[in-house]
Amino acid sequence: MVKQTTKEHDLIVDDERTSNTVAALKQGILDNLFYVVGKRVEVATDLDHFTALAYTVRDRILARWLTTREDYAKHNVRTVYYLSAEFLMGPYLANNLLNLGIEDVIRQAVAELDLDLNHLIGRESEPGLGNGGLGRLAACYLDSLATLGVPAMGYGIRYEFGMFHQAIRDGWQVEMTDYWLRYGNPWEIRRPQACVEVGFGGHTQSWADSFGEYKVLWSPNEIVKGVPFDTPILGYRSGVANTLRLWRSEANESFYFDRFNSGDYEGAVGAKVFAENISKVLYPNDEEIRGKELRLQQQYFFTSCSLQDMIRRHETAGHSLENFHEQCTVQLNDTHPSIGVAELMRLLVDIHGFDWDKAWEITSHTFNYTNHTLLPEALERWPLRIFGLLLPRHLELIYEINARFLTIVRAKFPNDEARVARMSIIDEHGERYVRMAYLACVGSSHINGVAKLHTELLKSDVLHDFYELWPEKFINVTNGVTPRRWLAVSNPEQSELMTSKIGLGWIGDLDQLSQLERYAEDSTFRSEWRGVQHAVKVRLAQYIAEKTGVSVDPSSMFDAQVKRIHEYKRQHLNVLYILTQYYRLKKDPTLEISPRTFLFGGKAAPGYFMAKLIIKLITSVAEVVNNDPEVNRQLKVVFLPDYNVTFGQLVYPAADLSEQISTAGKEASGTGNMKFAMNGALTIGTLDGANIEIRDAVGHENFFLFGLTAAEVAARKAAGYHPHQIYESNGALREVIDGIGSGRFSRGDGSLFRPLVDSLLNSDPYLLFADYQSYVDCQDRVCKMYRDPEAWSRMSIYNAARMGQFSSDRSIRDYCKDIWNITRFEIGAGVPASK
Ligand code: GPW
Repeated sequence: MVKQTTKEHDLIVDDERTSNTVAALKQGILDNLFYVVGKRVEVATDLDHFTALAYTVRDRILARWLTTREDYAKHNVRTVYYLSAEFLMGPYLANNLLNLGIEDVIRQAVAELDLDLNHLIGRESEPGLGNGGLGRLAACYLDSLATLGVPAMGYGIRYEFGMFHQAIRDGWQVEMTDYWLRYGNPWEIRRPQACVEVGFGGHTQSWADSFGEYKVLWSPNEIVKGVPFDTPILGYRSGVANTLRLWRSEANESFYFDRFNSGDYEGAVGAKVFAENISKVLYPNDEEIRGKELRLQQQYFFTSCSLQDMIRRHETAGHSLENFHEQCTVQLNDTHPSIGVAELMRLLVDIHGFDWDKAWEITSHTFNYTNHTLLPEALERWPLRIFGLLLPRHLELIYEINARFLTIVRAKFPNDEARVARMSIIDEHGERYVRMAYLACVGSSHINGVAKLHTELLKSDVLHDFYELWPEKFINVTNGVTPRRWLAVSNPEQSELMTSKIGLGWIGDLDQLSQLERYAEDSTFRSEWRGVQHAVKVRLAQYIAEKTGVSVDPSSMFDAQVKRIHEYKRQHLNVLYILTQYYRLKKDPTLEISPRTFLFGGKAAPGYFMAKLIIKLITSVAEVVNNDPEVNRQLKVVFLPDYNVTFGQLVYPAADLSEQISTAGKEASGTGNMKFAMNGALTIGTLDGANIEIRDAVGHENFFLFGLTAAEVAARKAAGYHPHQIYESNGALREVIDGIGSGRFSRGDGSLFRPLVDSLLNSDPYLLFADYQSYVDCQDRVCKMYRDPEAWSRMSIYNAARMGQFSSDRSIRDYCKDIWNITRFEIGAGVPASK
């Protein structure tokens, strides 16, 4: 964490018990150890001390948390509800200390108890309630919302089992369950009074009431209870604490006892199992849908809980439901909560008695939809069969929404039934499906992509018909990441150096990093910069030695690719380059290249065979390369097991080179690319996602660009792409592919990597071969540049200094201005009000 002089006014004293003097903090830790953890100091473990400390910090958050609520109530501003099936929050302690501004005093209090703060920070295990980029983005956005003082709440699922832990056995990924609640969770508070009920299945009946109005009654055959668990989300020095509210599914006692009492023992037990299963486990498939019923249950469960909760809060605050959309705006984080469009219609029409048109006006002005992918396999659609059994009333509502929508399409595009079929929320080609992205588009005021290129591709391609119908709905908001966690907390060394030159302002206003630009030309500063980077690399090297037993040289170039394992992200293209270097060195052991350590980290979806095979390929190549004395002084390959947020906080600061090498047009934005560049890594990348904007910001001369553009990728495919021809004509590539195929890296087993090699030779859907030579040439430029430390650190400083616009604070300001129509920031003290 960044060191800072603690000024008196930084320490908001809530009362005597929770004041921030060293004495009060020590007493707090001891009290919590005794009264909450139930241990005496003499027998307390590290974990006990961590827990006592966490409660001591939480005690200092509570007053702010309650005050924030009251303050929001005073100002008549809209509340943002961020609905997301995933929140990848990472550990809280260090971040909360930074945001409260009490790190120094806590460090001292802890030291006086003979404990070490960094060690205790390291004891916190992270809640892995997300898969990757999408879930982590939600976490960064909560941080910025609180920092800016935007009234906001995150809503999601309190999975009992988060993302699996990954072990590597015999080079393969092995999954282990993540029971993250084993030792309790000191940050959350259960709120049983705010429970809601959610129905599933059953049937509907309709009739005309005494005024001749059409009415529908849905009688579900299962009713589940949603119990909220709240976690405070602090803003950076803003005095604000917003809420992350996660729902746990539990059996509804009366429903369960009714069955029990009527002698239906099995039915009662079944109902309990059904209920508790819903929030049991996070689906570990990133960017791939599997059409599983339980997943739809999860989506409907948390969306319904959240909407009912919003309505209750809205009414409790004394507002009329007619104004719901004026007080509340709901952001749909991808299509996972898009069933909310039908659910809000149900709540308004069936439960609160609104007529259709008024209900639709409210609904369509409440929702906004963020799309995070162009991959066809990730676009959610539910078989009508499954959908109708689970949510019969919602299916009727969707039919009605669709019928009215298609009337609009026909009015604007007469005599174009092909277009009507293309745009229908119900896909009728073959088996019938509900297209969730289309439901989200129809029910939302704004639709946004997450980087400029991505938004353009949405408009020209995936959602082209919707763009032609409603061009004004489309808008881009480029992703951002929080500089608190991803710089101040994770890279204290670089943070301190930057702060010593430009002050602390950058933490709450990342544009201030531009003041570092002039130091790029200062050789003393450059050498300090290198000193800091080296220290950070030593830290990672120690950790790698402990975790994997591999020793890596901190003065070699750290080249990192950490992200989910996916063919489109092309970890295997990176491997092709490693092997190209391997063969070059084998042929000429005197070859002078910059020594490099290739770091990989990331999880593969358990059912994604190719991704798992890519992990096996990386570990197999590592085994050969690391043990070959002819090459292992210049090349090292490490697969870092169980990559997660905590691990990321170690890796981003330590990298020299950031690999962002997806096939152009496939990565919607990427956010790791931003974390690396902020920490001074140079990027080797394609013109994909936010890479394009990063390159424009840091300067084309400070970015290693290679590969086809998205347009060229499309053209190559349209013209008929033949990877085999490239293989035939490129000797170095052929040598590498033949080596993998022959078993040279799999102890002679020529069949192991056959599926991978065959896929590349026969179809190469992600165009590795087309980009191979360009990538290798670019890597050779990287190698050369790294041998000039002065030039390299100049580029590194320019990268860090020019990343201001990739703060999630900027993204949230964009959402406020262009989507949520929030122009006033009433209580985000100390933050520039509008930029
Ligand atoms: F498919 N992303 C992700 F769009 O991490 F839903 N998981 C997902 O399931 C999806 C997207 C989904 C990522 C994108 O791949 C990445 O490019 C982007 O930066 C990130 O979402 C945040 O927008």
